[in-house]
Parts: sequence; C-alpha cells; structure tokens
Amino acid sequence: MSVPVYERIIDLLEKEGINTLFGIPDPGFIHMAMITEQRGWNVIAPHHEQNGAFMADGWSRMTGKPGVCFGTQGPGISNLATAMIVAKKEGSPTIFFGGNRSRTANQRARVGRIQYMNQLDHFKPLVKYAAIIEEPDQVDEIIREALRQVTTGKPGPVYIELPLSVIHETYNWPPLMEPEQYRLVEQAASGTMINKAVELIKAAKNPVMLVGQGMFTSRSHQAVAALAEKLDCPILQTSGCAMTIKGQEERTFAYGFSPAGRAAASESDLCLAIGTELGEPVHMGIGRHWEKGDANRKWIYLDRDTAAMGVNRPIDAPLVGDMRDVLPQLMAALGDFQRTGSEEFQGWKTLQKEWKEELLASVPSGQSPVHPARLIVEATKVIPENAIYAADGGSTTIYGWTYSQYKPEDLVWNQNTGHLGTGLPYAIGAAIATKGERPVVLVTGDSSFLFAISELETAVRKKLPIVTIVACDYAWGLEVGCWKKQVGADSPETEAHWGKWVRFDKIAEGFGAHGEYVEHEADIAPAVERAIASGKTAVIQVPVDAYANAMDAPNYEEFKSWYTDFKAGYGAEAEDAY
Ligand SMILES: Cc1ncc(C[n+]2csc(CCOP(=O)(O)OP(=O)(O)O)c2C)c(N)n1
Ligand SMILES: [Mg+2]
Repeated sequence: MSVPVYERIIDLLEKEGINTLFGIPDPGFIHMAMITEQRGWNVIAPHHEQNGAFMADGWSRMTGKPGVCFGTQGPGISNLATAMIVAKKEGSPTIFFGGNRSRTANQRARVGRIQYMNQLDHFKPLVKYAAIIEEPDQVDEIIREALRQVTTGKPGPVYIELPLSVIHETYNWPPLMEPEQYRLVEQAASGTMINKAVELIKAAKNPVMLVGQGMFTSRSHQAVAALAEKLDCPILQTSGCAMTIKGQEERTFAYGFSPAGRAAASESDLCLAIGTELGEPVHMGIGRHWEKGDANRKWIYLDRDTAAMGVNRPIDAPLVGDMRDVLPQLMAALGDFQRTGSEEFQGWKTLQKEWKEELLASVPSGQSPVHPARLIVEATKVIPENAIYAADGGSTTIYGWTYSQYKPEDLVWNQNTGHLGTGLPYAIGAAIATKGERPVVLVTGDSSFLFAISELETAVRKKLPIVTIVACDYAWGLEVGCWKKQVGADSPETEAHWGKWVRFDKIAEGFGAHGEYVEHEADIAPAVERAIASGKTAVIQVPVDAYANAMDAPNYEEFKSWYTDFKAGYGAEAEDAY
C-alpha cells in the first residue's frame, strides 16, 4: 500500500511501542502531528524546542523507551542542539527529527537562504548517528539504524533530517518487521563471566550493590530488589539514582551522602555495580570511600556499554548486557544460594536509622524566612507513596539529597550534566508517560525554575498533576556560596542575586495553575497536601534563608569531591577539587 513518508516513520516508531511526540508543528511536521493524534498518540507542543526534548527525555525515563522530539528547520532545530548534548551526556535514548528545506537547498551556493543552514554538519558531532532521508526508499533503513543506535551500547541521541521535498512523498513499503528482526532486543552476559560473578558473590563477606540510573531507565526495580534480597546486602544509591525500591528501604543508603553508605562502601570486599558509569560522583570506584580496602575489593560490573568495561577501574567480572536480561541470568546462576547479611550490615542499618533521626532533630525550626533544610523536611513528609519526584536547582537539590523525607521509587533529574532548567520539562514528560495517574512533585531552586517556566502553560493545558515547590532565595544560591567561599564575605556577588519581588504564585495563576505563597513552616505541608489532592498543576513559593542556602548546603565537601581528578589510590582530601 502506498503511504507517505511521514506516516511510514510513525508506523516504524509504533512498532517499538512509542506513542508520544514532542515538538512545535510547522509545515514540515503538521501532517505527522495530525496522523499521530488520529492514531491516539500524545502530541505535546512545548514553548521552547529544548524543553520539548527534555520532556521526551523525562518520558523515556519513565517508559524505558526512546523519546522522540522534533524541531522545525533552522531555528527550531538549532534550539534542540543543547538537548542533544545533554542526551549524549545523560545516556538518554532520544530521537531528534529536524525539518529542512528541499534537498536541493543543501547543494546551493547562494547566500541569504531563509531559515536554512547546513544542519547535518552542525549536529553530527553532538549525536551517535546523524542522517538525512533523501529518498523515500531510505526511510526504513535510516529509522531502523536510528532505533538501533539509540538502544544499543550506551544509549544516546540520534538526529534524523526530513527535507520538505521528501516528507510528503509516497512509496510502496514492504511489511513492517518486528524489532528483533532489525536490532538487538536481548543481551545476556557471557556465561563464563556469570560463573565468575557467582563465585565472587559466594566468597564475599561484605558485598554491596552500587545501583545507578540504568536501573531506573530500564525499569528494573524489581529485578534489582530480588538480587539485593538474595545477597542480603546494602543497596548503595548513586546520586543519579537517589531512589528507593519499595520494600528495600532498610538496606538502601546513599553512597557518599550518608555515614552508612560511606561505611558500607569502604568496608565492602565486593562491589556489584549496576547501571552506573562508575563516574566521578562515585569516585570512579577507586577514590575517597573506596580507597580503604581497594587492593582486596572485587568488582562485578554490569553495563550495556562494552567499551566502559575496565576504563575507570579494573573489573574482576565484567557483565556486558542489558540488565533486563542479565539480572535474571545471574539470579538463575545463583540458584538457591541465599546469603545472610553480615553483622557489619546490621550495624550500618542501625547507623542509618540513628543518623536519620539525629538529622531530623537537628533541622532548624521557627526561622523566618524558613531554613532550606526545614523546607525540604516539611514539603517532602506529605508526598504520597506513588508520587514521582523531580529535582532541579543548586543548593536546593543538595539539601534535598540529605533531608528529603520522601523515598521516591521514581526520580527524574539531570545528574550527569547538571543541566539546570530540566526540572519542569522532565516532570511534564514523566506525567505524560504515566497518563497523569501519578502525582509528580518537583522541588526546585528558583533560578532553575525560571529557565522553563513557560511550560507551566503546557502542564495546565495537558491537565497534569505536577506540584512545584520553589525554594526562593532570589539568587543563584550555589554560586553565591562560591562567591563567599572563594572571594570572601564582602565579595561583590556580581549578578548572583535577582528580584526579590518576583511572585511565582501569581505567575502560576497567570498560566492557569494553582499558586500559593507560603512563609511559615507550619503552612508548607498543608499547602503541598492541598496541591497534590487537587490533582492540578500547582506552584508553591516558599522564601528561604538565603545565607543558609548559599553557605550551609549539607555534605558540600562530598559534592565538591566530584570535581576531582582521581588517580588510582587517590586519598580522601579532595585537595585538587575546584
Ligand atoms: C544550564 C546551567 N547553567 C548554569 C549552571 C551552574 N549552576 C549550578 S547551580 C547554579 C545555581 C542555581 O540556582 P537556583 O536554581 O536558584 O538554586 P539554589 O542554588 O539557589 O538553591 C548554577 C548557576 C548549571 N549547572 N546549568
Ligand atoms: Mg536560588
């Protein structure tokens, strides 16, 4: 049957279970938008293409499927460039479609071509794969290569260009194939290495599991929980995966940001690292909390990226594969083996409990403006079980890591890139992915919220239950701290502060959302509860103690230590941190 190019692309994406498109439709994409909506897809137009790409990323994080976004020729697609860089850094499988003029425009020498640039040359270095569909008969080949690239190895972005001259052409395509016919849909690990991992696990006295964002994006929560129960060992959260699997609360400690996490890492004799880059925020598995016992600690590393094995640190049992396939494989190989947690592990659980209680008791109360730690405690203690947590901001995020009373199973935030302004778009993507059935709570710094605040309209239009809590110091708080620490108490803090008169609650109302301005700590939790119960898009503005936000972010030394050039055997001082 003869079908236009734009429709064939949708057929191919639909085969992968994709049903959502983010972008601002223009003549290059209106037909695609129309046909997808007719088929029951979600089509979401953001107010900035970059935000649309971040929404696609948030959607992908909650579905485990590639996100799809598009931008019009010239300015629309150039607005997507940042998001391509971020997707590459974050390992987000995002398909970026760009419109363009007809293919002949690419070959012209004339100047002054309106809304035109050689897009491929600009974007090629930013993505894993970039191609222009020049002829209809290339559609299947190029789209399948795009799907192969985003989902294979380290997930990442691709760029596919659709010139106006091609998008409406029709063609008689062959029947659609199943994904397993054109790409790797299952990837189990080497049997030899699985056996080696089993031996290491059986021999270990104090194993730990270090679990990163890969668990979350592959939606492998339950498989990780089953393994942790079999090993009866701690789950150490990387900061990118600061989430807690239901039923695993007692064994879950933040690596680096909790005394129990630090103790478990340094006392362990085996680390099973899953879905993490083993990057600087976990000191590459070598520095700081790993330094003690490094010579005798064994490492099992499970990741999809063949080329990541043994790069940051030596690995004893590399398990290359998709954790959806490797975790069941490892469980089967372990058979009826069942560990009983060590005495040390019991001690870390007690340490964690006591530390949490002490921490809570130490949070300043009765201050005006509210202390940022108090804001986090009050705002997070009433978040319901099924909520998705989103984070954005500088000091606000650091306070959140330590003081959050909510243990999210699903957390969307931009940990690897640290790209501010992703919070609201991620929240929107996550809410769309869960069909508005789960509340999304975004805790954000005020400056970060302003980057994409226009998307409040999108959230209202799509009727999304997103509650945003804005910690207001009317400043780039983390940078204010840098000024004070590096230049001195009387530093000029050039352009680190901005208008104290800004009212986020009123801006929210202007967009059609519910807005509240809360000054007293006792009013925070009721406001959050009300907003969540309303099921509507809501913004709660809470002024916070700006000095504390800048200067007292907890575990700041730990955060600073991420920026260190670790060497094998590197010590705990983090002297050369920035
Ligand atoms: C896009 C982007 N620009 C700049 C930075 C550097 N940066 C990191 S934290 C921060 C301050 C964030 O301020 P705010 O969102 O108000 O949070 P606060 O620190 O005040 O809690 C800045 C500028 C960044 N990470 N990302
Ligand atoms: Mg701020």
